[in-house]
Amino acid sequence: MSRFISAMCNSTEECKYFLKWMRINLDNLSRTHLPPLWAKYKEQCRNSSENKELIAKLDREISSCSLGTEHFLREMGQLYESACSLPEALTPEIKHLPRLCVKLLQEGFPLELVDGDSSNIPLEWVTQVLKELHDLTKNTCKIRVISVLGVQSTGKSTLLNTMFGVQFAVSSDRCTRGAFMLLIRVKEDFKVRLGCDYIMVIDTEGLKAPQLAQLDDSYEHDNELATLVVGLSDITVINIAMENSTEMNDILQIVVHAFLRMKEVGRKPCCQFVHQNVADISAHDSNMRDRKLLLEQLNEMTQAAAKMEKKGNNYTFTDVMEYDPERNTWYIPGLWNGNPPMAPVNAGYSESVGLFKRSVNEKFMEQKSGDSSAHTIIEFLEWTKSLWQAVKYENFIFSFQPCN
Ligand SMILES: Nc1nc2c(ncn2[C@@H]2O[C@H](COP(=O)(O)OP(=O)(O)OP(=O)(O)O)[C@@H](O)[C@H]2O)c(=O)[nH]1
Ligand SMILES: [Mg+2]
Repeated sequence: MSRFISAMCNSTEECKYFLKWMRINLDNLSRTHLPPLWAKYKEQCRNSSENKELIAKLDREISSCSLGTEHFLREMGQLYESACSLPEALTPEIKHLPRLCVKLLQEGFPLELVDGDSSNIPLEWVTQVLKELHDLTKNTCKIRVISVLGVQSTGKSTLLNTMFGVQFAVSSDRCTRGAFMLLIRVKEDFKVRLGCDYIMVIDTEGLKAPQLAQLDDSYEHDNELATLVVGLSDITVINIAMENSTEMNDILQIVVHAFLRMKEVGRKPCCQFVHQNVADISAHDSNMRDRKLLLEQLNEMTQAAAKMEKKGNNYTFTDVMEYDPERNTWYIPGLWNGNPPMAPVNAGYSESVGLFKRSVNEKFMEQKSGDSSAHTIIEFLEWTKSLWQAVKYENFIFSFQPCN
């Protein structure tokens, strides 16, 4: 860690190269270590289902084998957090850590908002980093927030990377854990039109993760994450892969509950549904019936959720959130033309994602001209803290379990 931190103290350019190389080398390491573990895992699963202990051990080994630069940044945060609880440990070097992290954040590196292993927000750390950022940007900087939610390995990180040209970790071996935020500086001439200086992009771990499904409280974990992310965002992208649309119901139930809670705190977030891997280009027209059905389903779920939360019967989905089935539903073809790794990327994917991005920008502009102004970083921070407090400690999440 001390070598990592001293490398972070170099000039921004050097830091960038250092992190890129470190990432490549760590990925290489994972690539040599992970396949044999996966092979063993598969074999154990095939041989007998009684070997639960061994399978769980292998599972732990697999997750601890995937080491990325994000873990080093997390460690920096934990050093800071622990020093905060022991004031004499807050040395000038430790106090300098948030500033190092801000430098990376401004350069477009992701920062962990929710710790992927402990499902917790390192509040002292995040607070200090965002405060430093607020100071560095002369206290006037405004942000808009976009996030993505969906089932595991449905191409959420790939979608954000394609939309914004960023580099959230993408791989079928290593999944996103927790939630990461990343800042994109808006061009000078676009700032006034968009009504903000930065766009904050939040990537989240897949809901309904098989590793967590064995745990009794996995639904609670999903609910907490979905509520936090939906609450923080100006736009939430609900990513749905066509091939696992059966999982969709669960996600939607979680999201509807979260949105219902948002209404309670006076926020009406905007939601965009992105259906991925749709082969047919005329999907938007031919799926009109599906969109109607989806809205009916969403309305039913909202009513059921409202009943559960004892809020009466007259709730529809659009009462809780901003959603227009025609404008807020997108169909995106598959990423690959054939089977990876040698398959070429499908140009239709980037084109559709480009159109989707344009509509997101338009939505931001609409929000600007409407009554929802962008937040300063401090406002975002305060909102994050109170939302997290509510989600974690004030029984904000209704103890609700998806039916299937
Ligand atoms: N066939 C196909 N594969 C895709 C598509 N989008 C992404 N992938 C691949 O699916 C794998 C997982 O993609 P990610 O973007 O990491 O998915 P994710 O939803 O962020 O995954 P988690 O963070 O683990 O929940 C990668 O190997 C991608 O190349 C798609 O539209 N079609
Ligand atoms: Mg991901």
